[in-house]
Amino acid sequence: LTKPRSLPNKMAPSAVTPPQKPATLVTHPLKGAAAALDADKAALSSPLTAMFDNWDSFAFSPIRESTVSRAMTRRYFSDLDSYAESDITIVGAGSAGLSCAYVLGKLRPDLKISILEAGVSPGGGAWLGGQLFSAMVMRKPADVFLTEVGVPYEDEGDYVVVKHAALFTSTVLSKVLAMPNIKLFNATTVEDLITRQDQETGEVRIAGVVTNWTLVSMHHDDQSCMDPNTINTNVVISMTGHDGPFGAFSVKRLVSMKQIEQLGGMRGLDMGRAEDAIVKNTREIVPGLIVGGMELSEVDGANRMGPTFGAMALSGVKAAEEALKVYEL
Ligand code: 48N
Repeated sequence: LTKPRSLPNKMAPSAVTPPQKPATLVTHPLKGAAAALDADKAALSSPLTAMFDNWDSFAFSPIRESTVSRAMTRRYFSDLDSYAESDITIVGAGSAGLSCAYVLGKLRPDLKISILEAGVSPGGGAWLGGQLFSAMVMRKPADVFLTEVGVPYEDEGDYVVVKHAALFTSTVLSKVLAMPNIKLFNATTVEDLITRQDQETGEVRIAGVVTNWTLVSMHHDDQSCMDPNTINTNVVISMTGHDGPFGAFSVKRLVSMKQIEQLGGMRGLDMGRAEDAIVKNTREIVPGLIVGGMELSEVDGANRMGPTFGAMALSGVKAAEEALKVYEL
């Protein structure tokens, strides 16, 4: 056995520094400030702050499970019954679809407006800016829409910035959902269009949408006989986004039912060209069907604009105007 090598100096036990005494614990700034908390409570409603420090005696009102079930199902089936005949149906609750719904709901509280959204969470691509960054950029004059809806933004001259895209989407969404004449059916996919053909002219008009639970729509290949439901409507406004797993639904269906020749296919990114084109060209593509937002880029062959959202908001505004101008509603 060889003699153990002496440890090099830096390893010598004496060199090991004694354990540091823990720094004095910082007492929690609020711990001794119960009185201050009392003062802070004024920021909340007194019924809420009355719960503070009384959790031991806290209890919810009694309920039976079937009551909850009936509270949900009674309303849902009443909405399905009511909106089975809608005045206007919007497909896609992304930034364009929600902006359109906001304008229609404000201008025409007498109209019944149904929104079909395939995702469980509406909002489409507008929960984040570009490349998952938070801020949302809109070029002027889209700030006019933000002011109308009440979305705060930073003014940067030719453009404005909403500090988080979710602030825009949640604000518009909350305003739309609060409107009594609008019903959002999320987690519900439009999987076809209802058509009517004029016997004389042969012209085909869109007269509604064919719907199914999205999770059902995703399994038509491995389950049979999961037939859809329907909504009859005067005009469909399709804003299902650019091509992707769900995107560009209505314009692709128009091609497959030979109502339009072919899709133009979205072009490369050019912010300057894209946004003006999408807003100006939001329009009725075939009788009864208006297309806007990025879905329009697929039919027109418009450029994409990348991470600016002003065209989505104002395409929604234009689509609302088109619907009310073109159709005697
Ligand atoms: O956000 P999107 O995809 O679409 P838009 O047009 O409202 O906004 C587009 C915008 O987010 C961009 O793409 C930005 C500006 N980027 C541009 C670029 O160059 O990259 O919302 C469409 C919504 C989604 O929520 C889908 O889930 C939904 O439509 N949807 C459907 N809902 C029901 N039935 C369907 N068949 C269907 N297809 C899509």
